[in-house]
Amino acid sequence: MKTLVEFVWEQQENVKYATGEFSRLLNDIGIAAKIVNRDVNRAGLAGILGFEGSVNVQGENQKKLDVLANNEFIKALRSGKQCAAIISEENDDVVIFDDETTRNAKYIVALDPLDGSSNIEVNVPIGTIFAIYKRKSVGTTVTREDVLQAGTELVCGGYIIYGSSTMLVYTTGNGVNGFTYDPTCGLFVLSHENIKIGDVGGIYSINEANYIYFPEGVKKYIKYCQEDDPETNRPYTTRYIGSLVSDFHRNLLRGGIYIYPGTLKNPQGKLRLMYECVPMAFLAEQAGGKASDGFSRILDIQPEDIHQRCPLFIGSKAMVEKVEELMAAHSSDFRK
Ligand code: AHM
Ligand code: MG
Repeated sequence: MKTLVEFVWEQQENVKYATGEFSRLLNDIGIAAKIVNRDVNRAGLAGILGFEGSVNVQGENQKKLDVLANNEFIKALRSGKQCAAIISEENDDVVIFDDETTRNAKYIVALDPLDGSSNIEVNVPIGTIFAIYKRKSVGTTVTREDVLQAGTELVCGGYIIYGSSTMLVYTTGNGVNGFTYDPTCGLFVLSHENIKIGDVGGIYSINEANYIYFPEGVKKYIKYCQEDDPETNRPYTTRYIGSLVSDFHRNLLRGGIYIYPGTLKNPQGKLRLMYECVPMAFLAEQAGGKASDGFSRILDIQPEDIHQRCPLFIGSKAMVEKVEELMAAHSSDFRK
């Protein structure tokens, strides 16, 4: 039995000049995850379901658990002192820890504290998504360059899924590993070592209700998924939970593709680049899959804004390449 803490330390020992700061940071995320897991599990009893009465920067009504999860992660990262600033879906601006110790911290964390929160009330799996960047400047106040880094600079990407069991899955660029939470001893234990996604899967996940607003390439791909072709195991099956973490996690383990495209109404799609698309893209690539905005690699996109949105096509490599081929052939890129 190997715990998350042991695994992280072991991995870091292989890194020359490792100081233990990154290990501590990841362990702080693990601690916050346990607290949020507890809150999610007893939400119906603890009076923490429903809306907070506030609206976030994206214009979405914040749920009580959105706010609670955000506070728990910020608290854990602040007291852990390895993180200089946080970008969160729930905070309009960058949260900068400008005190004596954390001013010199090396890392920036981008966070979707509670992804899929529309599913909270109905016991459907929800999650937390995190991305860890190394600062460009140290010893000064956090700069714009520290915060707005492309996915290629990512040090770590991961998520926690609060599902039928709770799992933490992460990568530091050396494969993807998953840890299942054992509530009897309060530990994340290595259960899914070196996760790989199949080159082609049998699942496509997309909110088809928006079909009429989709680009032509996506419409063609949906039809392709539905065609009868025994040789390529089509028609595929459709599965859509409406919680990126859950849809991505299932497709990662089973093989498949998740798509949230740009639409006529929302040319940039819905998902946020820095704390939804990028960490998931890093995980997908590390598992042997692919992540694209329909035309190019997610990790290459240079962010201009912390809450920037981006279309997402992610999962099994050959499936993402097929839809990219159709997007190029029927170019209706609504972003232009
Ligand atoms: P959230 O971070 O506010 O929960 O929104 C992101 C979620 C994703 O988890 C999910 O895949 C998507 O929004 C669902 O959107 P839709 O209801 O438009 O299909
Ligand atoms: Mg989200």
